[in-house]
Amino acid sequence: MSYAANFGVTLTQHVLHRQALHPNARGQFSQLITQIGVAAKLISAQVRRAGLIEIWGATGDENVQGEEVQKLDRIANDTLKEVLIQSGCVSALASEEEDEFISVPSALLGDYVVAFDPLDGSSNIDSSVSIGTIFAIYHRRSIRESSVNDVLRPGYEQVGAGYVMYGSSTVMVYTAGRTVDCFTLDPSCGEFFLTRSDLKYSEKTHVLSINECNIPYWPTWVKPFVKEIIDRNDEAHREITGRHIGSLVADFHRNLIKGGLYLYPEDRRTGRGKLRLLYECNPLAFIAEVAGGAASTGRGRILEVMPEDLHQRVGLIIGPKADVALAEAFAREAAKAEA
Ligand code: AHM
Ligand code: MG
Repeated sequence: MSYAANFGVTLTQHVLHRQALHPNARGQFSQLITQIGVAAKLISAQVRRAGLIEIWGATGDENVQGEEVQKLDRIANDTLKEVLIQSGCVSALASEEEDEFISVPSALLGDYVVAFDPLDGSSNIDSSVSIGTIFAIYHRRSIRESSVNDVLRPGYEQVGAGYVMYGSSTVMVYTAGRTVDCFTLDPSCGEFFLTRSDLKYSEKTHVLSINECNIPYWPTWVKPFVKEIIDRNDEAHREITGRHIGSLVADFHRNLIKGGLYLYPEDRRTGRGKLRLLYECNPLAFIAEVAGGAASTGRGRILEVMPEDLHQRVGLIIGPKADVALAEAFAREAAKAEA
């Protein structure tokens, strides 16, 4: 009988097991995921101390999108940048908090490109509500010096994606395109352990996540669509409930586990969404599809949008496949009626 403390498979062991399935793999993807896990632990340690040390509140700066930069946004961004550049696994980076893409010094060049939202849900930081980090991974495209075209590419070119959620526990979820697996950080030993494997959406929607205070700005199809979903409840039976945290990463994680549909439709006044294609929508859409779900702008598949701008925003409907398709059908009908 072994007396080893047995907590199951660690994140590092898991990526190595997966790597063994590809005999020609050079190991850089595994290293990259492991290094993102390291950055996640560093950020988690800071998030857990927010309020105790002076890291609540804003830095006083604005990002390229005109939003107030929070101190924890800056800490998460600098941590990820530093860890990823030093990992030797990446050639270019793009971050929601950086104006331009980041080219990695030639001595440290690696095979991958990462686009990330360092701290999603910034408006929830000061109230200690769940927040997270979201990342998308692509193969390096440029042979020599990287250019913005290494990051301006459609989401279907991703080879991996994931997120870390700093919630009641810290979890890291990632996919390399085959399964979606979830790891929980054990704070007592500082290691991520596999806690849910091969996550899949339920076929039916049980949770609806939408900011209903945006009703005046929704395109015309959203109100009747939301009504159709809510009308699945009747006096005898509740099939659906509403949950909206206001941190996309946390709403997405709960919806993946409980079977939920998240909507942040485009604003009908501007024709644009709020959420960023490269840093939020693409990685979560990639995860959703691997988990048997779907993601759409309302007009079509998120992963097929060709980005024109690093900080492009789009509408997002993400969750169980059938209801994402239903939302698209409502949007199509409304477009026909308005033409
Ligand atoms: P952030 O990346 O600056 O935090 O912004 C994105 C966040 C999402 O996490 C969240 O779902 C959304 O903004 C909520 O916005 P709103 O307050 O408009 O509902
Ligand atoms: Mg965000």
